[in-house]
Amino acid sequence: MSDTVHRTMGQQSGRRSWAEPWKIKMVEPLRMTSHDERVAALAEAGYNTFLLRSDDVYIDLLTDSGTNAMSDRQWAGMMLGDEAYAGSRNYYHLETAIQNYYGYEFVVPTHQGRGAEHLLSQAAIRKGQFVPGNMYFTTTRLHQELAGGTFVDVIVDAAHDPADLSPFKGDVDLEKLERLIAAHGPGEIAYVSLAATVNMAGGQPVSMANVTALHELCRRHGIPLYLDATRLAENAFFIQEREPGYSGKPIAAIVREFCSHTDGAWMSAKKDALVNIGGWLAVRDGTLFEELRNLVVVYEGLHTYGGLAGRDMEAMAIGIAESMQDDHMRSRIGQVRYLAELLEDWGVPMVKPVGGHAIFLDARAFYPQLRQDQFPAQTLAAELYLDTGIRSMERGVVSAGRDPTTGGHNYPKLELTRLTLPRRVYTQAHMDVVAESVKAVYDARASARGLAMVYEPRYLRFFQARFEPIS
Ligand code: PLI
Repeated sequence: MSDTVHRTMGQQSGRRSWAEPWKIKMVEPLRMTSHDERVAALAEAGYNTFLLRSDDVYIDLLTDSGTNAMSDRQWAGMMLGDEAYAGSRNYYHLETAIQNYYGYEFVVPTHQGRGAEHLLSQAAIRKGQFVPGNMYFTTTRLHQELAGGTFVDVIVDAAHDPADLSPFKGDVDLEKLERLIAAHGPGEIAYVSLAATVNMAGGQPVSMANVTALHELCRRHGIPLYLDATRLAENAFFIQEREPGYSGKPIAAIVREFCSHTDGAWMSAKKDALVNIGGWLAVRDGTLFEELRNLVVVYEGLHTYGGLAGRDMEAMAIGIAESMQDDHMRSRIGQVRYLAELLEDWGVPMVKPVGGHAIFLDARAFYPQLRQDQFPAQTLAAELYLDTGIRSMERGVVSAGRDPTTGGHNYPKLELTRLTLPRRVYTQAHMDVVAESVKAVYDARASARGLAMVYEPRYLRFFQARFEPIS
C-alpha cells in the first residue's frame, strides 16, 4: 500500500487503534461443547463454576490468577532454574527485582499470595486485635481471622455503589479509620491492610493522595501499613491516567512511589507478575523479617525458595519487570475496556468505572426478581456457562461467607459476577463472543429462578459449595 493511500485511509477513518505489544508464537486449542454437554457438566459441578473441569470450558474468565501467558523471555528463564535446595541463584534475581521495583529491603518468597498472608497474619496480629482494610478479600480476611484478628472495612462508601463514578473507589475513608482507632486505641490495631485495585469492589484503584495521607495517619498512631501489591501495577495505570501530576510518569516510577508510603507488602505474583505460580512478602523492619523468615521454613519451605522451584522464581523476576512496562499495561487494561464498551452499548449493568482486571456484572440489576439468598451472582455465572461455555465467578453473598460471631450469611452490598481477563491469553474476537453471550443471557433475564445451596464447606465456601436450581 502506498504511503499516500495509507495516509488517506487514516484520515478518512479518523481512528488510531492500539494493539498488543507482542505476537503469538504458540497456541493452545480450545474445545467447544454442545448445550446438552454443558447442562450435564454444570449439574455435575453442583452449579459452581469452580467445580467444572477446564476441558468443559470454552472461554475461561474464572480468574486472572495464574492464568497468564508467559513471554518467551520468561520461558527461557525457566530453563535457567537453579534447583538447589538452598541459596538458588534465581532467589537472588527475585530478591533484586522486588528491591528494585517495589523498594522493600527484606524479601521472603512464598508459594502464592495466601502463603504470604498466612505468615504476615501469624507474625503481626495478636489475638483480639482489629485489622482495618479497604474492603475484605476472601483469603486475606480468613488468615487475619484465623490469627485471632477481626477485619473492619474502612473503604470509602462509594466503593459499595456499583453506579458511583468516583475515580478512586479503592480509597480508605480516613475518618472511618480514625473513629476505629479512637474507639479501641492504636495498640489494638494490628496493622492497616491496604489492597491496590480493590478486587471485591470491582478492581477499583487507590489514589497516591490517599496512600500518602493514610501513611501519615498510621505513622502518627504508630500503626504499620501493609500493602497487598497483587495488582499494584494496574493500580499505577489508573493513577497515571486519572491523578493530577502523574500523566507523564512511568508505571514503574508510580509503583515505587506508592510503595514508599507503606511499611511492607505481600503479593500474589499470579496476577500482575505474569506467572502461573508464586508470591512474596517484603518488609522494611529487620525484626519482623527475622520472624517471617523463621515462619516460612515451617509452612512454605526454606527462605530462599518458599515453596517454589528455582525456575518459578526466575519467571517471576522477569515477569515483574514486564508487568511494569507502560505499553503492556495499556493493552492489558485496553482489552478489559474493549469488552466493557461492547456491554455498555447494550445496556448490560456492571460496576463502573470499569476496573483493571475484570468486568463485574451487577447481578442484582440483572435479576431483581431474586433475593440475595437465592444467589443471583451464582445464578448468573451458571447461566453464562450454559449459554456458550464461558466460565465466570461469583463475587457476592457466597464469596462473603458467614459472620464468625452470628453464623449468618454476610450480605455484601455488591452482588457481582466477575468476567476476569487472563493476561496475554485471549483475542479481541474472543471478547466479541463473550459480549454476545452476556447479551443473550441478559435478554433472557426474566426467566432466571435462582439457586439453593445444598453443600457448604467450612472455609472459603465459594470454592467448593454445591447448589441446585430452585424449581
Ligand atoms: O490466590 P493467591 O493465594 O495467590 O492470592 C490470594 C490473593 C490475595 N490478594 C488478592 C487481592 C487476590 O486477588 C488474591 C487472589 N485472587 C484470586 C484467586 C482471584 O481470583 O481474584
